[in-house]
Amino acid sequence: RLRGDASPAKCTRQEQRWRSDHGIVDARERFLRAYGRLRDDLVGDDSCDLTDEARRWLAQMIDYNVPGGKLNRGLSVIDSYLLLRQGSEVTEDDFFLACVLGWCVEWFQACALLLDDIMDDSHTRRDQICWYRRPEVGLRGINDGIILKCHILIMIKKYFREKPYFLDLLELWSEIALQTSLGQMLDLIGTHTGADGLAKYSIEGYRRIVKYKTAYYSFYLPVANALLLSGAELEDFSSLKDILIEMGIYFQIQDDYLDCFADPNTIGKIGTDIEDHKCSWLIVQALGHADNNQIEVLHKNYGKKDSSSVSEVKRTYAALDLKV
Ligand code: GPP
Ligand code: MG
Ligand code: MG
Ligand code: MG
Repeated sequence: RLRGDASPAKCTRQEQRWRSDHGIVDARERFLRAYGRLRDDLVGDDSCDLTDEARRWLAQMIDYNVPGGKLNRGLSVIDSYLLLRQGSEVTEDDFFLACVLGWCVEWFQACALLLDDIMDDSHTRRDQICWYRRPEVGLRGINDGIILKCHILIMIKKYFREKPYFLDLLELWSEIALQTSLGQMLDLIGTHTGADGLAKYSIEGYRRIVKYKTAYYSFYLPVANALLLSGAELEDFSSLKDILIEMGIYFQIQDDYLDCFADPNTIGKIGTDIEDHKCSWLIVQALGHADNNQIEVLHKNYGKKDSSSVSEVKRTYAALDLKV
C-alpha cells in the first residue's frame, strides 16, 4: 500500500490526509529522499579528520550496500508508524524521524548482509557482486560492516538524544544486535560437517536459529521502533512480538526455499545453503521424510561444493515433493 501503486480507497486515513495535504503520496519515494540526507551527513561528519579519499570510499561503500534492497524492513517502520498515529496529525518532522529509524533498520540489514556474505562464501547480492568480492575490498569489507553498524548509533544519538524514549531505543537496538549475532553464531556452528553432521538437525533447532538470526531484526525491530516513536511502551506489546517472530520464521523458510529453487536473476543472489551445509528448512524437512536410500544420498552429498553433489541433493528434495 505504501508503494504508491494502490487506489486511494485502500489507504489508511493518515495516508489519505497526506495525499490531500501534499499531493501524491509515495512513502517509498519520500523514504528514499531521506536517504541522501542521512548518507551525506555521515560522509561529511567532521568529528573525524578524514581525507577526501576516505570520504569517497565511505560514500561509495554506503551507496553500494545500503539502499539497493526491497526496503521492506525500513518501510515497515513507516507503515507501522502511520497506522499507530491514525487520528492524529503526522508532521513533516515526525515523518522524517520515522524515516531515520527506517533507515537505521536498513543500515543494520546492510551490515548484516555484507558480513553474512563473507561468512557464507556468497557470490552475488541484490543483483551485484558481493561487496567483499570486489578486488579493491576483500576482507577490508569486515571493517566496512563495522562502520555501518556504528552509523546506526550516530543517527540515533543525533536525532533522538532529547526524546523521552531515547534510552528505550538504545536498549532495543543493543538487544536486537546481540540476538542477531547470536543467531548467526547458531547458524554457523550448526554447519560443522562430520559423522553427526545432519543427524543433529531438527525443526526445534531450526526455529531457534532463524528466530534469532532473522526474525528479531527483520520483523520485530521495525515495529518496535515505530511503537517507541509513537510513544508506546514495548512491554505492553509482548503478544505482538510473538506474532512478529512467527512471521519472521516463516519469512526465513521462504528464504531457504528460494535459496535452492529460485532463479538467481529473480532473487538477486546465488544460493549457497547446500554447499555451506546449512541447517536449512529444506534439509530438515527432507531428513524427516526420506527413506534409508535417500538419507544416504543426502549424507553423501550435502555440504559439498561440486555441482553434481548439489544437483543430487536438489533431485532428492524434488523426489520428496519439497519443490512446488
Ligand atoms: C539470513 O541468513 C540472516 C542474516 C543475513 C543475518 C546475519 C547476521 C549477522 C550478524 C551477520 P541467510 O544467510 O540465509 O541470508 P541470505 O540468504 O540473504 O544470504
Ligand atoms: Mg547466512
Ligand atoms: Mg547468507
Ligand atoms: Mg538464505
